[in-house]
Amino acid sequence: MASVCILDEFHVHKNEEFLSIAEELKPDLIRTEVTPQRLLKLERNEHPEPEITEEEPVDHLKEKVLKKDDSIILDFGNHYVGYVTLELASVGSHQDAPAYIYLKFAERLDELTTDISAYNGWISKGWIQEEYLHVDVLPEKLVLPRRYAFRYLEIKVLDVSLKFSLVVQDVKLQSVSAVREEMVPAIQTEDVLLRKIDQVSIRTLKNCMQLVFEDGPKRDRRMWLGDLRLQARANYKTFGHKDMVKRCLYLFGGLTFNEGKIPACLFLEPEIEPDDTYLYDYALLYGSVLLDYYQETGDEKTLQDLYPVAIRQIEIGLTYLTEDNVIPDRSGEFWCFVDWGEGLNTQACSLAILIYAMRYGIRLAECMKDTQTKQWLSEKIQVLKQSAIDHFWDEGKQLFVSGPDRQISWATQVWMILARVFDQEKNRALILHTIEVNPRIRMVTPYMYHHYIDALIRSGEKERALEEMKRYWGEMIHDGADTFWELYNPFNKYESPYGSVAVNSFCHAWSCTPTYFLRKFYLTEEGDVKK
Ligand code: RAM
Repeated sequence: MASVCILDEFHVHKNEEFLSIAEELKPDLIRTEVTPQRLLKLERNEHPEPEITEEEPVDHLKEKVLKKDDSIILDFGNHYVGYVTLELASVGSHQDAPAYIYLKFAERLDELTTDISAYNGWISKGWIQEEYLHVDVLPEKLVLPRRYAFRYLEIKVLDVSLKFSLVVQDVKLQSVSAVREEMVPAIQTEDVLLRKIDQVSIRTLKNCMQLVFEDGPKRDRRMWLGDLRLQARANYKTFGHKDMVKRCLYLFGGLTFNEGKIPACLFLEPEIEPDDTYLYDYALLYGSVLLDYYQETGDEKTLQDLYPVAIRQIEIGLTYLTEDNVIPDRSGEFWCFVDWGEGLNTQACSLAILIYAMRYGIRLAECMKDTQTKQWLSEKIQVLKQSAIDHFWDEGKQLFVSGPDRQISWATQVWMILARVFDQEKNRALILHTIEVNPRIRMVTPYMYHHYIDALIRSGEKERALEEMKRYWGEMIHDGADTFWELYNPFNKYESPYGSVAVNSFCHAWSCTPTYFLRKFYLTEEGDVKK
């Protein structure tokens, strides 16, 4: 289970001006009507993945007369986010009892055969998309109030009566997103898998682009800073919705707390509010979102408004340093996320991410012509790079270690490379050595894999980066992904940080970045993929 930090003190500072800038940039959602594609029958087997035993055209739907315990499964053909309307009717004698029905919305097929009653995870099972409904009067056009993220819908009759049966005459979905997929030209490559990886990345991003960049439309349906950073990068290369990034930057900048910390995430309803969680790494990464945005747009006003917020995160980050210039191991005051890997020690990563954030701070200061800030950051970064080597570099092993047990993980090496503690040549040797050693503490989220791919590219291993991308995201596709998942450990495909995959999100923003890498580093001017 993750460490959830509840703060003793929590004072929010609202910057009304920033919030009103964000409000004006609120997007209009594009609504599209979608109909189911086919009817399915499934069979549970010994694998978690059920088998499709029968398929029928969807126009057979109306002919199905459903009695107690009968069910139908509708396949919408792809992953969507939106609102569902059911048209229900009865046949037989007059409806003499409520129709009692069960609905289950699933992003993946195996969610339909998972035994939910066994769920015992540490986050709310309220996230599981299921409904128990009584319909007193038929016919009824049932407009469901919740927004769902799904591809499959199961409708099960829990009970009717001996005298009447239920008929589902029609099911409609109104899908919502701030963008349209058709806006993005496909990449040109003979490599079918790469084309598919690109498409699935784009759909993942699209389905997470709602009134803000959400992390996952099924769960948590809020905006996390770490996810936003990667979504923004993929968005520049695809939908190019720059105002959406601007809106999100102002929302985070306008809702800081205590000494000016940026919260790890924002809730959107009933009003936008910060969560009382501070993630050390996420707050520090705000500056990189801002610099990316400025480089994409040249928007001076936004840079000037939000620069102080970004630098403040670095100042706060530095206050956690010990006299020895390291971040204490999980001080209890904060959570440094990095990855969901079981047992991952994040002490060395905390320092690496601080250094990484300072690199961005220096570049922001240059854009602002703030020589004073640039100078103190440049001096301090040298001290911290040396400290990283002194405290965490193991000369014998030729790897970085972390924490009191000198743990060796993939994540630590990757973040030290991105922090540029060493030069490119040494970084290259380090990443190749890491691949060879294959540390037991692996990466399990596409978020961490993003940073691994980035580290390979920055160390001059572009071709290998492409192979790794195909291996990881490609395998998710082989495993049936319509949109990329929150967590994917190829060595343990049913891993969950929450105690059960039933609450994992299978359309998760931070996994959408292959399209960013492909379009930023591999496309020729003609739009072809080049290695
Ligand atoms: C998960 C969310 C989110 C992530 C945080 C740290 O709960 O899915 O995407 O940013 O963890």
